[in-house]
Amino acid sequence: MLKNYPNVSKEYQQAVEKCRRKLRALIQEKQCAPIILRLAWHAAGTYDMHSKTGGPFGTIKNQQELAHSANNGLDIAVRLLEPIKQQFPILSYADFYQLAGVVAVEITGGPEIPFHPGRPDKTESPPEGRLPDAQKGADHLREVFYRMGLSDKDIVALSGGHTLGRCHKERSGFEGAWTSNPLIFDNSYFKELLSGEKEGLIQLPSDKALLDDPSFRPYVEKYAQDEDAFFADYVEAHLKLSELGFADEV
Ligand code: TBV
Repeated sequence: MLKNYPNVSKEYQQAVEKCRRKLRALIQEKQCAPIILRLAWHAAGTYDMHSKTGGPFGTIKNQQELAHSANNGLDIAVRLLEPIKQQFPILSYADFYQLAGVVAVEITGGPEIPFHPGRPDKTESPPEGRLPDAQKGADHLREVFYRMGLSDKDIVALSGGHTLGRCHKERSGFEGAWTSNPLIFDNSYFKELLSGEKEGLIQLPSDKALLDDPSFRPYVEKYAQDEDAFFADYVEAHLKLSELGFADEV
């Protein structure tokens, strides 16, 4: 997939690199990589390829969008990042949140994900209800991710993002981490998924759906066995997610 990325000024590109370093330090210090990755995903995952609405265009900072129930707790991430954003007024929020997502993966030992700047900020938030519901199964996951233009492989690879972080009762109603080290980005999500439920760790209905579906399951098995294969597919999927609706294909 070749995209026609916009040209940004030298000054903008330099701000991206300096901001990247500030984000590394903040995310390291606050140990907040999981919620920052969740912010980047929820910022982008509203995209609808048919109406070309939603997507990673900075609208998630709107009170209205933060109030969507899927975004419970993400006001914390917006607030944590704001002091860095204030230092780089030239950057769009759209670029800034996606850059933060890429840094969150990198800083926890995950793969390096290419970052292309130039997303504009939009004003209008998408309607509520576009992000997946963790209570639901494979059909629902497909419906949501196909609407973004993503594939079965992307669904499974991106679900591996649950190698980081945990569920909070007061945010989602669920409680617990997916892996025993929620601050390390590796393929342990898939290993835990295959080994079945364990004391203290959680598997959501949407996680379990990956095991039962004949198209999803082979990816789970492959990624559990081969971390390099997971990282390669994760990079591709995260890159696509972070650029939904951005830069036309050529
Ligand atoms: C948190 C939801 C990355 N995701 C998270 C929570 C829940 C889900 C807990 C929120 C909380 O209580 O703090 C309930 N998990 C889902 C849903 C599905 C699911 C709706 C449906 C399939 N998740 C994700 C992608 C990515 C993530 C694409 C990143 C690439 N999500 C994520 C992280 C955290 C959550 C890192 O969605 C931890 C945040 C593909 C924290 O620790 O604060 C899974 C997928 O499976 C749908």
